[in-house]
Amino acid sequence: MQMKIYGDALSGNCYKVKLTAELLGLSYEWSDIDILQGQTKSESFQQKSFAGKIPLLELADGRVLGESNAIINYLAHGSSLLSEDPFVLAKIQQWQFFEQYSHEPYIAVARFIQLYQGLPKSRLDEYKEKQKQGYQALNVIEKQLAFTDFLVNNSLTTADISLYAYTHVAPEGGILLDNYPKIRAWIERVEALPGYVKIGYL
Ligand SMILES: N[C@@H](CCC(=O)N[C@@H](CS)C(=O)NCC(=O)O)C(=O)O
Repeated sequence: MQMKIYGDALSGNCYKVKLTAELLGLSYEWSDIDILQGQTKSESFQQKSFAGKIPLLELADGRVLGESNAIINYLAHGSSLLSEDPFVLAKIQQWQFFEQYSHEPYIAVARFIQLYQGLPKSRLDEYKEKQKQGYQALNVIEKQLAFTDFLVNNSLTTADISLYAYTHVAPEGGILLDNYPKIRAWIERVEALPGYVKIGYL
């Protein structure tokens, strides 16, 4: 048995895990979970997952791990995507905590409202507010990328994978990248990496 990734192919959080596994050339089985059909709420899934959310990694020995950034750091352990230097490791985590608190809750939610829900009128004010805060998160990334090619120093780490996942699809939430030349160049650098796969790829 090989490790199994439970996820939704269009979810940025799940895509982080798929992209990391592909960049590292790991073999895995993908199990598609449809959140709109309530599959994360099924009893069998709730029993497996501590928070009832995807992505979820199940190892060959049955151990399970949730939270996208914890999963990708686990997968990347010992590779060039994650440093063993305590300060560099903390820098990577700095960006991942930023992603979870100041980026994903805005950019991913604006995208969810537009792409998954078709922009219902009842969520329009919330959508616009998420966009404003999404742009603030992009400003922070743009500022860093004026100094380095990747978020932590000059080579790809899991910090880039965490932030790339929802940044590159921000326009699907109406958050445009036109005024962010450094981010656009960084996106191109990520997409040129050997092993890169697009979001939605199964
Ligand atoms: N902080 C979590 C967020 C996980 C999350 O919100 N997953 C969503 C899909 S992107 C989900 O499972 N939604 C369905 C549900 O909450 O039942 C992570 O980074 O993995």
